[in-house]
Amino acid sequence: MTTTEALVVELKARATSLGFDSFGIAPADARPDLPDKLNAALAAGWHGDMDWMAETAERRGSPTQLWPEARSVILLGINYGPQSDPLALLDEPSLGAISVYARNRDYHEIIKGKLKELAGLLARRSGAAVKVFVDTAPLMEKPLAEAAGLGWQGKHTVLVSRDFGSWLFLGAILTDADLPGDKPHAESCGSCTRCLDICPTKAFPAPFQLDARRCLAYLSVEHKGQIPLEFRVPMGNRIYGCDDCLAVCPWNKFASESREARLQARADLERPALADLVQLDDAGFRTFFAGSPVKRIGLSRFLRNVLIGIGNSGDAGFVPLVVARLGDENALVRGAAIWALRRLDPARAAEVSTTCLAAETDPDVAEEWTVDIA
Ligand code: B12
Repeated sequence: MTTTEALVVELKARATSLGFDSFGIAPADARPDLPDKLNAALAAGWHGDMDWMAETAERRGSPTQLWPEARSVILLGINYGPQSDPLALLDEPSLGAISVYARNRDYHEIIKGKLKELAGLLARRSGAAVKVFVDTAPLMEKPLAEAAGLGWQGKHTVLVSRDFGSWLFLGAILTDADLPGDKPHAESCGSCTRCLDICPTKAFPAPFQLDARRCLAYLSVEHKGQIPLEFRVPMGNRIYGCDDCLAVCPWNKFASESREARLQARADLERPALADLVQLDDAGFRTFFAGSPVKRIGLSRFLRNVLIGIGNSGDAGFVPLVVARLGDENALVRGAAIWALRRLDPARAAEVSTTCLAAETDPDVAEEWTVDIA
């Protein structure tokens, strides 16, 4: 065994002991196709108002543009497969569905520490320079993970693993060390189209392509404005992210079997009541979501989502709670409250609209009282 091979064996073993479920290596220039694909996606406008994707496009498309000395990229995955079917929650309209990845502690934090430890080992043993990435840096983790043999990008664009299905968080270490690359994984979706068919907002213009502007994961988390009307009913009670395309992936059956209790979901984030969530104030929101990725969207965007969920509940018992939000200082919250009230109790909405309209200063919010919501 060469010194480099022995180092890789040691890194793999350390990755496993740190709690990583998948490990693979690719040459940093393994995917020369990415700049064109990324540019095609950006030119189509699929990134919506995630301006940072366009701003960093040059570096994002290629690890060697990001860091010219980079020779290899180590890709790591952590299985976060849920214990129960996340789609079952969609049939309980009084509850809010928080996507599985956000029911754990913020995965950025979990992975980053582990990546740093592993990168530290590589640096100590080889003297190589290392950089650690999880999610926030301009690096295309899914196609690189495919190149490193962790799995393949499925028709929903998410990396699918033979062992863990669609439930794998990814992280990466870039290094200037020349490490032996693993065999890229072949695409293995076959004729299955379950992920495309289930999408409530038809966000896939074609297999392997996602228009984020139509994706509920984008609309509920990244999108800063009001939820466009056409997506509010399909949003149902999904108040943070969306797991539909992941949850129907047939490869998941191996995930639940192989899952160890590493990423434990917080029990109170598994079935939160919309009635409780809509009453949160800023301090309550921060406390309840401390350590969770949900905290990052802030109270107003969160209440926007919760009120859309309430508007979809069909339960007029929510009306007093919705009315209490009509005077909210935030326009997003007021707008979503109007929509919810008009859905749940049109008569009450008509009754209060004149007074509310007289006090309304935001034209978009004012329009919520009259726009056709049928
Ligand atoms: C931006 C982003 C989003 C955006 C955009 C999603 C997307 N498809 O990229 C939004 C907010 C919608 C999102 C949603 C989610 N995300 Co996200 N997201 C990212 C982020 C930060 C960047 C991804 C990126 O570069 N996208 C740019 C697009 C263009 O890249 P792409 O999807 O690989 O695009 C391919 C195709 O479009 C294709 N293509 C492009 N043009 C064309 C043209 C033709 C003709 C063809 C054939 C193909 C083609 O080639 C591209 C390259 O392979 C990554 C972290 C990272 N740094 O990589 C996490 C990441 C992808 N997200 C992740 C997760 C978990 C999610 C959600 C499941 C969260 C949730 N439950 O709500 C959803 C899944 C929705 C979905 N079906 O993708 C994980 C995925 C893990 C995995 N196993 O793959 C990542 C890797 C974070 C992590 N570190 O674990 N996400």
